[in-house]
Amino acid sequence: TKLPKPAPRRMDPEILAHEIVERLTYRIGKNAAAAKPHDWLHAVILSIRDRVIDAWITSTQKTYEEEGRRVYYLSLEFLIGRLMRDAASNMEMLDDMQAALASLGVDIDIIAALEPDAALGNGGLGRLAACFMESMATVDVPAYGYGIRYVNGMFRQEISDGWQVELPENWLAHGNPWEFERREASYEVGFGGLVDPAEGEDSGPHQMHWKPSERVIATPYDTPIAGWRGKRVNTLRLWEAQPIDPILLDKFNAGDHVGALSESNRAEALTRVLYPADSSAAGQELRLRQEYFFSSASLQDIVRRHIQYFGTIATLPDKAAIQLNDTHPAVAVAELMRIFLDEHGFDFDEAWDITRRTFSYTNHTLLPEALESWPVPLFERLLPRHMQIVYAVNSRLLAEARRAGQFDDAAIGAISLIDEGGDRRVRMGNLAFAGSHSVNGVSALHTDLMKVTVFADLHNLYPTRINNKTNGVTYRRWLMQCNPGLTGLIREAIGEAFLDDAEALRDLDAFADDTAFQEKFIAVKRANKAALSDLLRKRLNARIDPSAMFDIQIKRIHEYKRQLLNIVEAVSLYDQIRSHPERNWVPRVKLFGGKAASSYHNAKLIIKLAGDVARVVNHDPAVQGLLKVQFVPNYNVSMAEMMIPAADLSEQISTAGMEASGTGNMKFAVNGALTIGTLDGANVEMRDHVGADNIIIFGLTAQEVNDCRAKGYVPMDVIGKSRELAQALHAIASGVFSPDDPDRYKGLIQGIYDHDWFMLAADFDSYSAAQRHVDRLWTDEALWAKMAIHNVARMGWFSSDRTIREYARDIWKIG
Ligand code: 26R
Repeated sequence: TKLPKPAPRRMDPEILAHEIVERLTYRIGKNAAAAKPHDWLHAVILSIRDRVIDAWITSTQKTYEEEGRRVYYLSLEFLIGRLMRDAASNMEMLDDMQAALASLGVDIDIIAALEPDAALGNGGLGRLAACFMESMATVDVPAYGYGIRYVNGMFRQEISDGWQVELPENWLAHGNPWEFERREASYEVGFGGLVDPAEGEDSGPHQMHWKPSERVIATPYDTPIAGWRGKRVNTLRLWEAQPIDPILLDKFNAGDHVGALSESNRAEALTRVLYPADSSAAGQELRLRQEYFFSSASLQDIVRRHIQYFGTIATLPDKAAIQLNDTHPAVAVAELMRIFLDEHGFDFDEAWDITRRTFSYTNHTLLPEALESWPVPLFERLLPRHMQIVYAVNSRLLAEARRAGQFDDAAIGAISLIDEGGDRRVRMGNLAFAGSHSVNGVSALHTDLMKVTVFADLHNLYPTRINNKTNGVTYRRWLMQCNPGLTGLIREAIGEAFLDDAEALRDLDAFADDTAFQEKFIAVKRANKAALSDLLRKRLNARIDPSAMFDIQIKRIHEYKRQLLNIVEAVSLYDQIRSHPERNWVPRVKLFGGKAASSYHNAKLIIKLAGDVARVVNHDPAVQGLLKVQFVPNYNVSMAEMMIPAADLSEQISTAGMEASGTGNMKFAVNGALTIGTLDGANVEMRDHVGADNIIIFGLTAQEVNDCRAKGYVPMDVIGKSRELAQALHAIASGVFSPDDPDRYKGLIQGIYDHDWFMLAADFDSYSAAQRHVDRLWTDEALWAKMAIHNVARMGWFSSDRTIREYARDIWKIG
């Protein structure tokens, strides 16, 4: 068969302008004179989308013809952000689009800012899924992302009187021009009910018949994801829940107008909101319903597609690799078993073998409170057949472990899919581990720790299963699109190769000492800082001097990420500036951004503290503008795209052993910020790549944290020896920053005095010394620039293209 020829990509701006006006006229129904900025945005997106679709159809056809293995990336979160610039840039029509719009009197930046930020994710895990979708398209991996089309994604954060307030964000309010509803590919998903033995002569040995008591329809919406230079366009398929009967007319006619819609409301509630918690597992029934809903719909889709093309389900693992993004879709392991056993009559061992060869699982956190487990009674009520399957798998798993002969009762208990301590719970991590042929961590350190902590015993039973895939980020969005100034400068210096191969950034090393290049590099950073400063002035009425050092910590607010360490250090610096005004302090702006889970009390208190400290420090004339603190509300992907290119210093200061990888750390470094950080997550590998001289490392190692706790860590001993720390903590606890409510931070600081689980006190002096070292580096502009340029040059390895190639080679076995 002949493939349609891809459309020519380089566009004459005149033709493009014509295309935009055509879409404005015939798709939106307005002429240029009547068009509002939103109409222009819509018309522009439709023009880009049409080019993407040409490449999409070609890619899809190619995938079918090659008959190779496809990747299915199952994720409850996709933190995409805006798509207009991304798609236009990847289709290589951004400059022409800008010119076309200019010729129509439209400013591309103004309409780009109107596109809502698709925030169907919490933080790192969701953003990684979005980077992976783009990289899979770029490196030509045929892939489908599967997830949920939440009506309300991540909440919008407002700061009211210093406190976080959560507001719903309706990203679909103006419609979503990127998506295509595919009603023809809808499926039914069941919940609850009863399980009977299957009837009939030819039923399989383990075949059962599940009769759910409740059913909903899953309808997919497809969004095309274009790779770099439009090489391949893959599909992001997000499910929406719909009722089987939109309205129960008999009830309605009997006068029960509310009851007539109750089933409909219940179905739609399933895909209404993203769980905005990235720390403690939700535990509510609705969350498990979401997990099963999208896992079941995705598997039905995958199986249907496979059978349609290959005629049998038995060859599934040869053609499908299903990657579980954390345990959130882990119930898919039981669901695939159910499909094989109950719908296709397979023998148990054969079904299990096929299942294991199909799935692989990525772990993203070791925090015990974030490991999902479901109470057995809930699991059984909602998914009775899956509960039976979990038990059946578990009895074989434990028998295998016992046969191995090396496990005591405690180890057998840790391997079990059921947690028998207290109320009985289904362990989703163990289910995902047992049901996969590959289990990977997201940085070298994290992977090592997986082997000796949560999965120690499962690792001993299956010693080759755990492997590492260090995270990466897409440099299309996180360098080329968000930092055109730096991208242009790099291109001028080393040519265009780095646009297709991030490792080519290495050629920039030769310019690190080049004074002329350093000056241009500094000028680009300065322009990015001025742009951020303007934005913060417009949005927050903040006055921020672009010549100060921009010291930025942006990420979810969590105690292990230690925003509090940063704030306490700021308080101590404030104290020192006041005590020693004669020293030559370096002007610094400390910017914070991030959302707190709505139920996370201490995280919300930390946001309030940042604001309280800012109010005092920013208005103290004794500080003379040498220190400014600013909390930036509603941190999201778009705000990250403004802040990261403007950063001088990147704060990556988690308690060692607790941040699985981090990905913001990579984005900052490739944009020419220096990192101050602990030896945690991917920071360790970043140091290896950029060189220990070009990164500022402080604090305890993961091993030392462990030893310190084991020996019986007494924070008061440390605090007693550090005057600066003691004073700063005391000032906060005693209400210096909260005169309106002097006890506000008592409990928060008492937690540090009492146990200090996150080792803030233990790392304080080391952190503070590292910050003064940063001050000294800052005074040597050429040295700072040289270090920053080395960072840019040596971060190529952290491209998510590299990460995806490793997944493809080692786990998915493609290419
Ligand atoms: C169960 C539930 C409430 C839940 C727990 C945890 C939901 C979401 C999370 C988010 C976690 C798993 C997460 O985002 N982890 C982050 O993954 C990134 C990508 O691998 C890492 O870079 C980052 O270190 C890690 O915290």
